[in-house]
Amino acid sequence: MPIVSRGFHGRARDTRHRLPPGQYETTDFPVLSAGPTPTVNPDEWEFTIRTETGTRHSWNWAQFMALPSQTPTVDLHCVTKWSKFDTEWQGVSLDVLLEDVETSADYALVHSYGDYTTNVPLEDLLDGKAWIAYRYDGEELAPEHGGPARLLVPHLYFWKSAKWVQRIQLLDEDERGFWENIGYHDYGDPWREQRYQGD
Ligand SMILES: Nc1nc2c(c(=O)[nH]1)N[C@H]1C(S)=C(S)[C@@H](COP(=O)(O)O)O[C@H]1N2
Ligand SMILES: [Mo]
Repeated sequence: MPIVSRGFHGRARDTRHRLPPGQYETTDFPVLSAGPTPTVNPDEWEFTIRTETGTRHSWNWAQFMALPSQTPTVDLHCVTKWSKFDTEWQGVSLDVLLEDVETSADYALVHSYGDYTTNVPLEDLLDGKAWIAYRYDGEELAPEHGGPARLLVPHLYFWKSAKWVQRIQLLDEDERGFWENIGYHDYGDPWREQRYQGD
């Protein structure tokens, strides 16, 4: 945005246009977990992408740390209506992880340590839109926020950003995850306010 458009007496940080319908801004970082925080030791951590034909691609922690990472700054939008702007992460782009994965699948079901699942169309994980994040705000990702590593897919409601991510199953047909099975939207675009099935 050109600086002149802020106007002579304009606010340095006008974030109204970044707030999706029905959301309010918070500077806290609430913790929202459907169950207890699982203990996931990086020594035992393994992340797997399994294709629709059953081919597995796995990374242990050392292999994962050796991958090129990015440092996205993104806005988060939770379906419980808080939004948090300019959160700073470090993680590996799904583009990197899916680079050598041969697939014609259209959907992904993301599984966490501790049983949580959520579904995302595969294209929403591609083209710089999603990361497996392991640092937040300059620190190792805290266990309650999904450490050692979580999915970060900030253009969808934050429930899609599975904490303690363990594996991604690629699928020809969409399969609902934990919240989607109990009435939350299959896609969850905050800008279209897709909170519940039917929105
Ligand atoms: N594994 C797992 N991932 C999860 C959840 C969960 O309960 N379990 N909650 C989701 C919801 S509803 C939100 S809003 C965000 C909350 O992330 P935070 O606790 O880091 O704010 O994580 C999402 N990812
Ligand atoms: Mo949420």
